[in-house]
Amino acid sequence: MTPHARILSGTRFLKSAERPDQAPPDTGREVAFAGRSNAGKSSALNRITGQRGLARTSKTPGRTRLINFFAVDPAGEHRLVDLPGYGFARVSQEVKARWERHLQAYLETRRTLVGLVLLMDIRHPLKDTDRALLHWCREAGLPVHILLTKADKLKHGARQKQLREVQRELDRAGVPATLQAFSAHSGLGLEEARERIVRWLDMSD
Ligand SMILES: Nc1nc2c(ncn2[C@@H]2O[C@H](COP(=O)(O)OP(=O)(O)OP(=O)(O)O)[C@@H](O)[C@H]2O)c(=O)[nH]1
Ligand SMILES: [Mg+2]
Repeated sequence: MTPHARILSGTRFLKSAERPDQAPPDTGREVAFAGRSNAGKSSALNRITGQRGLARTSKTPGRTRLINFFAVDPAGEHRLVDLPGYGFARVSQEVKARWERHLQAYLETRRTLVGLVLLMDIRHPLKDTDRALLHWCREAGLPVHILLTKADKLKHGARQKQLREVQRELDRAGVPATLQAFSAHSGLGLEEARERIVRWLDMSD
């Protein structure tokens, strides 16, 4: 096990919040995982922490409806957060609007949020809501690390092409995010993602 993997392997479920006021106290440091529904947020969380059943994964998009908090350290002062996926078509406008308000309230009010991991399917990156979120983070000065997920679905050449194209778009939009390919299935990019998260949480030795 690598040092970063060891640090993250102690992660445990802390609590779910349906509303921002149910979140754990806003102290310490928090890294949140955001992205479209089905982008692979829960799978990434499980793989990154090395714990299969930590966050629920599903073939049914829209599974994660609550904000789920996970404690990396025993005191729960360093946390990972699985945010509800956005852009899921098969729910009512009302439900969708509630999730989006909830997500927005979290992003706007959470003072311990030190970085956002934005997950996008490598085959379908930079949809409208992804762009909106990136611009919001740029304005708010919130650091973003992008995982282009399910990279196992593409061959090396196609993967590199997607990385280049997304990077070009980010440069053009003046978005200072870092970027990598990732696969929860094959483990591609796993250590790079862990390193980024452990640094943000300020838990490196
Ligand atoms: N091939 C491949 N499939 C993946 C990978 N990561 C996730 N998936 C699949 O994508 C689907 C959605 O994964 P989840 O991790 O549940 O996605 P999510 O972003 O948490 O979805 P919501 O909670 O609905 O927002 C599941 O069927 C996963 O098995 C990956 O790295 N490679
Ligand atoms: Mg999920």
